Amino acid sequence: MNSDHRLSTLRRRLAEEEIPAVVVTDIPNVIYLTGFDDVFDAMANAALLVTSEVARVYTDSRYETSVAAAAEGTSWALRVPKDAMYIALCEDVVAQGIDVIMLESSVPYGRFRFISEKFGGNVRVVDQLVEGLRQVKESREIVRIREAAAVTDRAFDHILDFITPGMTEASVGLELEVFMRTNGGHGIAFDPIVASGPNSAMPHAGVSDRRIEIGDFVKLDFGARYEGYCSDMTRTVVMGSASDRQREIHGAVLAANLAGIEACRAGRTGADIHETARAVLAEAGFGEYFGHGLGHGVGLEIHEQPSLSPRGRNAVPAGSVATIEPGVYIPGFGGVRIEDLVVVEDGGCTLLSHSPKELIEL
Ligand SMILES: [Mn+2]
Repeated sequence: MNSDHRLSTLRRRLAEEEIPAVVVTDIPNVIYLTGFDDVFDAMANAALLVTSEVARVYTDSRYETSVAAAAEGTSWALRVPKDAMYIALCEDVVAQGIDVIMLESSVPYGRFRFISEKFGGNVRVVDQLVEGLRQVKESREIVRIREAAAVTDRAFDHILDFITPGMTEASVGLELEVFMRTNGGHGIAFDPIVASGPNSAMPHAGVSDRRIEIGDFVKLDFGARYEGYCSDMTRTVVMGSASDRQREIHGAVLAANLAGIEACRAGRTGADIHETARAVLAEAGFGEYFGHGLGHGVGLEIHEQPSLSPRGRNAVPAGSVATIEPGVYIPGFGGVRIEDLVVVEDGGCTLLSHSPKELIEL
């Protein structure tokens, strides 16, 4: 993926801030800025040094061959130091006479201290430096997220035929994962959540060895990866016939989901969109059972900007991709979440999730 315009946008930002250099160490930011999407895994050892003159990737010998191939014909130079990567990087910065560098605010504290000591100059930590650029997707990024969402839709369709009473949550989670990996996905975006019965009252339950029983809510939250980009979707079904209480809760969450989608458009703040959906749940008497944010951005990472929550004070930009995922969680009883992925646009949003949302009784 050619990423030269991303580099020039970052350089413009450096010039505006009057900072001569930035050191980028967060791997999704490294992947984004270089456009080397199939080189670095989440555990990769890599960093970038960017100045008005230099665009250099630092890594170690494990990644040398693949980064050299990816960098060919791009603006990026490669440096594979014999010794510790950050020592070499700091020495290079000092050798260029640079006395101020920018670091991402997400830099781990130990790394921050190490770089600060080796560099010896002035270190400025900046929020959302690359994350702000990543928030607005290019059309080629949206194509990938849409494909990841299509894998998720197919997996939901498949799992409805697969789940039977007596099956453990873990076996359903594994089936979702295998299906996504073997039906168009290049991986999974996160470990699937399959939360049944009382476990469904925990928003991020994961999976357990609990066997799914007749009468359970079964909350399924899962996502695929496609060419590095994530999808995210939640549906909640009932094993057997739904009770009146289950219908009531599901109906309220669905109304909040639809209100959130209706409210979601560029220019509104994340907090405002969140509040629209929350008010629907409060009106239905479930306000106290919705404790998390309405949604989050999705891209190279499963959780990124923008934040559709009370903390989302900024206007959500056109071209961002976000989830709309209200939920009601009643301790001891169970919970429902309905989550869709959308592209935010001027005047509205476009759904990327197409799985049915009415209450499904298996
Ligand atoms: Mn989500």
